[in-house]
Amino acid sequence: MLLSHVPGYFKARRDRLMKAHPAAAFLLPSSEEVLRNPDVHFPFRQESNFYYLTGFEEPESFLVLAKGKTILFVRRRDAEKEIWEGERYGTEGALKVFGVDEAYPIDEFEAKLPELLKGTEETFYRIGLHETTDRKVLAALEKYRASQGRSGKPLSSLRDPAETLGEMRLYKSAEEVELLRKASQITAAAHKMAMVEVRPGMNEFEVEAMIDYAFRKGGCQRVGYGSIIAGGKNATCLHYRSNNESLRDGDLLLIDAGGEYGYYTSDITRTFPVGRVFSKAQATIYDLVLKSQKEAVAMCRPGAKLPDVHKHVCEVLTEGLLSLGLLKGDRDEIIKNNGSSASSRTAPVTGSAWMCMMSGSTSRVANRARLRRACASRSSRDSTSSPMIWKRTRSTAISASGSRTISSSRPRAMRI
Ligand SMILES: [Mn+2]
Repeated sequence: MLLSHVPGYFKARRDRLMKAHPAAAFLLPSSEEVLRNPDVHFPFRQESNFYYLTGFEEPESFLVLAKGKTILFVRRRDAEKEIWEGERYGTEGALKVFGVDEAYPIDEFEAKLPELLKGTEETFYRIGLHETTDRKVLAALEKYRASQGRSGKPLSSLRDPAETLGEMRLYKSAEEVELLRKASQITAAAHKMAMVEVRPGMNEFEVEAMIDYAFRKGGCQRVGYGSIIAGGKNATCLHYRSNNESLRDGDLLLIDAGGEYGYYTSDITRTFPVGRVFSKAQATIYDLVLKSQKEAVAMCRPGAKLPDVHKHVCEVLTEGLLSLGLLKGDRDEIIKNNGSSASSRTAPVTGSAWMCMMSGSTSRVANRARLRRACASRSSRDSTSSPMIWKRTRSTAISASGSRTISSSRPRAMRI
């Protein structure tokens, strides 16, 4: 069903971006539909930057921001196709519902673009993603360059918008934090359900189905990323995807799954025993990882840097594993090597990443940035590279007054 109203914050974001770059044009394509079967597509999800600035969820669309104006190119209305695929907004709907200044059919994009670029000094466009669109954009830039002749006016330079938009998206408004909180609450409930329902003999995909159900039941549109449901040794594969093995009593089950709510994604990892009881060895490692996580979350305050949080996690895990005799070698050397010694690796991935519309970093600048007001970060599973290391996560928001957890109803340590 079509929307009749979109929140004003989409327009506010466009205005803010154009104000910061008054002489620039931003060219942002929608996601492309991908065929699954001859007449069926894979589920469509709008491109995050495009959605962030428009709220518009149709494919074959293109957003142009130039000279203070928002121009949206959209699919034409098509009575025949709409019978099969559902209603479209068309140019009229784009103007009325999405509050853009101008709207044109997408087939006019090529003809209109050179005119829209006139008078701009730089063009933000990510090249290399869509071959056909690249050709159109480059042709328009060339046309524009040729039209400048010997006027002495500056030529338009081409810039990747990733850094500008990534920096903008790094700072979350109250509405965005609310969406992240909601995504995290639903995700936490799904994890808890799986903890209660899991039995030895179940297949990993049965647990995946439960998680999916809880996400959708809670209001999530989809998963934020492919759920990782990894029993036993499968948990040592960082992005395990098969999810098709039987769960055994005595093994641990790692679930790394996050629901996507209003395009914002939670990302929670928990590890617990399939048969409800930790062995002594499992409990020892669990407690060590839990300790590192608690200390990492405590460090997430404005001014802290993610690499420092990661380094501390690495120190706690290394010292713990050395004292248990599971890791051998020189403490400082292992920490310097990011948790690796000649004989083992323990922490090959960073301990934290930024939360946003996708799991992980939104910007090249994000990981070197200090935690700042209204930047949301998540403490992430630290390592499963060694079969003996697992780590719980929870989501933390950084605000001026300190940090607070986004998923207050997160699953806690479970010992039954
Ligand atoms: Mn994760």
